[in-house]
Amino acid sequence: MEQYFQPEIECASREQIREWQNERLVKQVRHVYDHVPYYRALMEKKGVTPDDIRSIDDLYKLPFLTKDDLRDAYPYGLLAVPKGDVVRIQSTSGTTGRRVVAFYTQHDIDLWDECCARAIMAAGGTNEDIVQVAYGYGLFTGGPGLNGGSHKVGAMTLPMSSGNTDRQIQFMCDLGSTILCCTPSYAAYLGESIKERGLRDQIHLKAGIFGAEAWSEEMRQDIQNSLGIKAYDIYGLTEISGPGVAFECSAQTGMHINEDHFIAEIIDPNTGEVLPEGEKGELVFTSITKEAFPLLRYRTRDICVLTREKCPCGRTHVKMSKPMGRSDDMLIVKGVNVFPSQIETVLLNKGYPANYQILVSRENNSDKLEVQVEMTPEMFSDAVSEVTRREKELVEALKAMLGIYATVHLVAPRTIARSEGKAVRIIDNRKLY
Ligand code: DLL
Repeated sequence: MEQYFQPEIECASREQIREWQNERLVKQVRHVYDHVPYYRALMEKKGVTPDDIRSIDDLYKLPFLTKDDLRDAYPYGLLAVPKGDVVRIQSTSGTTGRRVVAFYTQHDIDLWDECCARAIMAAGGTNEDIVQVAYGYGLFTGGPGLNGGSHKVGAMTLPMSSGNTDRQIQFMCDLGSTILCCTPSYAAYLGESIKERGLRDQIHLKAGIFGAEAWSEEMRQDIQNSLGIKAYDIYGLTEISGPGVAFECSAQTGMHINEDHFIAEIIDPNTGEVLPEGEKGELVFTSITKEAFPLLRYRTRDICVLTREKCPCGRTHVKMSKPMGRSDDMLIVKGVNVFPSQIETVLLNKGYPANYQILVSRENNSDKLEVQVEMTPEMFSDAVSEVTRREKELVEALKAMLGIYATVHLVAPRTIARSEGKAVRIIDNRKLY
């Protein structure tokens, strides 16, 4: 029998959900129009005023927001409350050097924690559980989000952060963790490490809540088998709060979107046209309860399908499929968002031509990022020691920009194949979708 964190909300009737959405949307549009000059200008450009938005049927009239808007408005341009009301920021990669910064009031944090608490309870969590949070803490939303959710559930929370596998396994065995929260690739790695150490019979995990990157059904089976658990998907993005925007229930057939806080739409990524339910397209979110950073019609670039089919778990909120890809060129490597444009910025700043290729692979459940960069003819004549120095310099500059390690190989001029159409910048050999 499933338990719900907020049954009156999670299992509310469709009419009730619609009523909440109508009322909150109208209020939110007014809030944003009055307090965010950047978005007000977008509305004015489109000839829309808050009076034109009377229900969710009018949502399509509002302009979209994109990651480029976040970059242009960086850092405070989309903040909708006085700075004194903000208690936290979180951050993720932007498309170039500027990161995305999201702001939270205490009220925003409370609602985010509730969303994550729903995810934990949908995975069978209660206050009797011991929740090991092995997502990164700090600017990344994974650790803080699941940490907050676990507190709300009243579970014993282990704020491990990511990495330090020996210590993860030791705590898991010694304290008897029952729920593991981390990226799916780290869960798979933990599973292998536990097996190698012969400790499988000393762990007490029953469930895992894994997200922040794409993972296939095959990977779910592997993780479930190696850790002896039921593995649940969780989805979210920093711009819309973090993990817990949507989460899986026991049916494991898609993730319920917390519709009392977020209105979801699916659009054609090329035309921006809203698509009917069941069609595949780009997911767009409107935050209807957030105070500090309330994004309206934010284009996630994640491609998926929505369904309102009745779910056996009893929840009534719309379900999204696993993301099936992206409508931009963002890669997620080791759980970190990487844009080719960030790499290009580093190369151009260091005097390299824009001839490069990004190779991504996965070995032993760990992502590897390699960048091949063409030298200019002048650089090519340099001594080997100079080439090694240059490679090291680029590794450091990329680490500073991306936050993760990439190997760099400098190659001779004109060795990277030229394309007659779009340059082929990315070769992703992982089978993610
Ligand atoms: O990854 C938030 C998160 C943390 C989600 C922990 C789940 C668990 P960002 O760093 O802003 O936020 O990255 C957001 O990650 O647009 C998707 O492309 C991708 N993503 C997130 N969850 C999933 C998932 C966090 N379950 C971007 N499956 C999103 C596939 C996911 N992709």
